[in-house]
Amino acid sequence: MPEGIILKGVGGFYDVLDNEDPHIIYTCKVRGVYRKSNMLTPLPGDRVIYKVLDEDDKEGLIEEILERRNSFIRPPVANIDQLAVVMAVDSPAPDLLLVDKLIVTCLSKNIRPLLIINKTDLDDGTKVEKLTDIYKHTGFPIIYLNKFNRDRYEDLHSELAGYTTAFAGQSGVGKSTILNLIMDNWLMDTGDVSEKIKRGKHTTRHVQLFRLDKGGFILDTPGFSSYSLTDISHDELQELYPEFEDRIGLCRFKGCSHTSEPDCAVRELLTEGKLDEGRYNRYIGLYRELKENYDNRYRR
Ligand SMILES: Nc1nc2c(ncn2[C@@H]2O[C@H](COP(=O)(O)OP(=O)(O)OP(=O)(O)O)[C@@H](O)[C@H]2O)c(=O)[nH]1
Ligand SMILES: [Mg+2]
Ligand SMILES: [Zn+2]
Repeated sequence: MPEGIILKGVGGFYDVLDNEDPHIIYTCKVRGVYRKSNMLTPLPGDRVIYKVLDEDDKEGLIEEILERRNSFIRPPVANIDQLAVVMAVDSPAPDLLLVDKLIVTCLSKNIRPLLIINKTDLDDGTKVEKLTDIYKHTGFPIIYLNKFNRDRYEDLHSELAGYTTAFAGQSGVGKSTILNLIMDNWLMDTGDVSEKIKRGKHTTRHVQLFRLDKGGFILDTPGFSSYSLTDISHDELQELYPEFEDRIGLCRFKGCSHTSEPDCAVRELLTEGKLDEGRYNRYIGLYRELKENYDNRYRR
């Protein structure tokens, strides 16, 4: 039976793009047993095995959902490889705590962060450099964009190829602007589907994956005003900071939280210029918040 990927689901119908011939989309329902057993609700991004019911009308039936790499409830999506964390140089001023939380979430779910510094046209000669200095020690790719310079978008194009990438970030940083440009230029020609895509272009009501010409998929997510970490314990937080990696285990105290203990090898990164101080301070804040939640876990 053929395999495909769910691009979107509305009212119990799922658009499944075939793996072998990604120019064809089948509108599928879910096999009855699956539905009744209530085990898994299919999500956009799910890899599925399906059966063709009607070749002419492109109708099918989802038989099985393949094992997920990861999944999210908000927005509802599965199997994300990469999260494009978008920040603006200015307007709005970057919310670095949100950026750090998104990076932490990525690493806890085995997702590669791709950092986008957008609106570089608003740089005053220091801001782009400052943002770069904050995040360069993470080792994640950083892409610089502004809507007035189309050359830069080629960097983005190659970073997206082959991955399923969700775009996230503060409201107003320019996510939709970037996505629209991608959709105008690099979407795979899916024949009769392009009409659907055009209609869906400016709506964010449904999560929808779009297939790129170089392979891979993109999807938009709504802008965040607040975002809280879930399912992450204070103990594991340190593992979600790539800068700390080669220092774990080198502190004077076993089980060092790297927040206030003496002779902390992580804190030495600050004097060595290998860790941004603001990012470290936000780590301490997040650690204390997660620890407090943990300590109060039976009180609610
Ligand atoms: N100066 C400048 N403005 C930009 C750039 N990119 C986007 N904008 C503007 O920033 C504003 C917000 O852009 P959007 O693309 O709607 O931002 P968004 O991240 O999708 O916002 P939400 O949907 O609310 O999450 C718009 O007025 C854009 O024209 C840029 O590179 N430079
Ligand atoms: Mg938007
Ligand atoms: Zn330490």
